[in-house]
Amino acid sequence: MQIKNIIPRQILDSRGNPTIEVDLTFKDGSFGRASVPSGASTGSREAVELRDGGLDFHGQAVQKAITHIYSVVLPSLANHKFESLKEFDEHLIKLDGTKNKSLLGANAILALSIAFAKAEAGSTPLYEYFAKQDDRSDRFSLPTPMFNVINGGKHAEKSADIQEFMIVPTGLDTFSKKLQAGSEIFHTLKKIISTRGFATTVGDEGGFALPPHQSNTDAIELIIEATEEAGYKAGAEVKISLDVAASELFDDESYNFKSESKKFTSDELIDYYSSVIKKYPILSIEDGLDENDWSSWSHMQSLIGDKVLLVGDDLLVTNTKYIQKAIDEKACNAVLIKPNQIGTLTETIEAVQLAHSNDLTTIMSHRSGETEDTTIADLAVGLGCKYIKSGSLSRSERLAKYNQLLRIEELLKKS
Ligand code: 2PG
Ligand code: MG
Repeated sequence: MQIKNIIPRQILDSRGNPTIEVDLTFKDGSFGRASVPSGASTGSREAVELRDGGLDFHGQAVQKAITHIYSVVLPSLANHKFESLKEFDEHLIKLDGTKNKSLLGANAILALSIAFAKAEAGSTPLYEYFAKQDDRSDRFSLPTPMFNVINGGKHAEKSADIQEFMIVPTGLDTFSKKLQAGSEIFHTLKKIISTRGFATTVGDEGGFALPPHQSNTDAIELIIEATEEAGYKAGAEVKISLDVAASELFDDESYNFKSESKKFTSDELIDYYSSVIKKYPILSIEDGLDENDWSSWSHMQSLIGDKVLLVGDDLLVTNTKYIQKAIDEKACNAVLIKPNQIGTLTETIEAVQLAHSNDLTTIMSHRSGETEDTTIADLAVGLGCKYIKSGSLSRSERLAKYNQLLRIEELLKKS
C-alpha cells in the first residue's frame, strides 16, 4: 500500500469539543475516514491526547496535532510502501519516538491508524479485516452489549458516585433481541423516573442521572424495577454491570462516596462490593479500586473474582505492559479495551490477544466523548470480545455502534 494523500481536520465530538478526523487515500484510490473519541475519567497512564492549550475552544483545540501530521507524518511517507497495518503503525510509533505518544499525539496516531485500516479493508467488511489481523478469520462473534442507563460520576453532575450503571441482557440469544430489551428497559426506566416527578435529562453517555437523594444501590433497585416492568427477568435474562471509576473517588487515603457522605478504605470498599453482589445480579465491577491500588486489586480478585468480572480500565489502559502485570499479580479477570488509551490498532489488537490467551474476558469500549465513527463495533466482532459498552439507548453517537452491530448481525446471518 502506498499512501497518496492524508487530509486531517478538526471536527467536534459529542460534547462539542474538538477532535481529529483523518481522510486517507492510497495510490490505487482506496479511501478510509476515521475520527477519534476522548475520555473524561482518564487513566493517568493513558497515551497522550495532544491538545493546543491557549484560548481557542478553551484550550481543547487539536491544531498542533494536525500540523504534525502535515509536517512530520506526510513527508515521511514519500515513496514508502507498507505491507500491512502493523508496518504502518510501527512507522508512526517510530516517528513519534516517545513512550506515551506525546510528540504526535495518540489522537492523531489513532485516527491515522484507523483510516489506514479502513482504506486497506476496502470492500471487505471491517470486522473481517480485523479478524484477519488477529488470525481468527472464521470465528466472528457478536458481543453482548452493556447499556449504561444511569450515568453518574464525571459524566453527569449531581448524580450517583458510581459512574456507570449498565444493563446487560446476557440471557437473550441474539444481538437484535438484546438491543430491543435494552431499548424497552430504558424507556420503562424513563417512565418510572418521570412518574416519580424527577427529571429525565441524560448525561454524556445518554443514560439518566440518578434522581436526588437516592443512593448508589437505589440506582440498582431502580434498574431492576424497570427490567421487570418491561417484562424481562432480572438475573436470568438481564444482569447489571457497574463502572465505579474509583480513581475519581480516591483522595490518596479513602474512597469518597459524596452523595452518601461515606468514606471507605480499600478493604471496606471490597466488603461493600461483596454485599452488593450477594444482593443483586451483578455481572461485573469495573475500576472498583484506584489505578495504583494494585495489592488491593489482587486481594479483591482473590475474594470475589470467582463470582463477578473485575474489569481493569484505568488500571490497565489497554497496555500489554499493565495487562501482563495484572496476569502476574492476579489483579483482575477482565480487561476494558479502548483503542485511544494506547493509540494504534496494532497495539489494541495485541492487548486483546494477550488478554484472551490468558483467559481474561474482554470488553470493547467507547469513550464518554464520542464521534459517529463505528470502528469499535467491528473491532469487537473481529477480535471476539465477549462484551461491548457504547453507552445508553439514546444519543446517536452511542447508537451508531449498536446499529453497526445490527448490520453485522445481518451480514453474518446471510453467510
Ligand atoms: C469509562 C469511560 C467510558 P471515559 O470510564 O469506562 O464509559 O469513560 O471515556 O470518560 O473514561
Ligand atoms: Mg471505566
